[in-house]
Amino acid sequence: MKLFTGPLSMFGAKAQIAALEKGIAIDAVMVPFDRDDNYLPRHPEVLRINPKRQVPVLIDGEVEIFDSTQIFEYLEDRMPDPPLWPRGVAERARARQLEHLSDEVFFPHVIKLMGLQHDMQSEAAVAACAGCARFYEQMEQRLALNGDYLAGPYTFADIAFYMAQVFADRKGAGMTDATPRVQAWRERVGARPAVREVVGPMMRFLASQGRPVPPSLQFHLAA
Ligand SMILES: N[C@@H](CCC(=O)N[C@@H](CS)C(=O)NCC(=O)O)C(=O)O
Repeated sequence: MKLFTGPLSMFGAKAQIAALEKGIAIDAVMVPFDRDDNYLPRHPEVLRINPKRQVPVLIDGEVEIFDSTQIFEYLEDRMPDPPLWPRGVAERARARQLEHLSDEVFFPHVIKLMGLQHDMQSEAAVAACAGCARFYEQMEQRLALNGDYLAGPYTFADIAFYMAQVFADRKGAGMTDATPRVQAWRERVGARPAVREVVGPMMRFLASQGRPVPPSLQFHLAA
């Protein structure tokens, strides 16, 4: 399988981690990425396959798809073991919902912060950080109910939220001691070989450009 992604693509990293967890060999193609973090010029294969012009894009023979969540679903169908969605229908629906919340409710706060790095005291930045903190609180409550992982067993929901909180931390909305269960979850997920194999190069990429790596992510710098 070929995955078009970027050196700092949080959505691409979701797909890469999932493939590694399933033991699927992936040829990761890093698309052009400029110093201002724009995906320019667009890779021709990305333009051909994704009308939204975004990474990640996956090619597996005649299957050509885009969007990290769609890629999760494809990988689960293609390689059911080990499963990355829970077995039960209700648990599976809840896990999918959580993955969606992470991408579509939590991560938009982080996207807002990306444009406000010069003005983190602004009302908009403070509101975005508060939105992240509220979400960490909700995940704290889930972990109190579900144990080690957000939706029962380790699932795509954990992968999605791990990557989302990596970027939140980088952009000034990391978790605090107010959510100890989520902090312990972050250590548990961050220690997984599949996660380290993907997040390590990302953190080393940042360090190689002289850009900050938050304390909670510095262990990823060790090869
Ligand atoms: N919902 C999409 C989001 C993909 C996305 O936002 N990709 C970013 C990189 S992480 C991108 O290509 N951004 C460039 C752009 O939007 O122009 C997914 O889950 O794959």
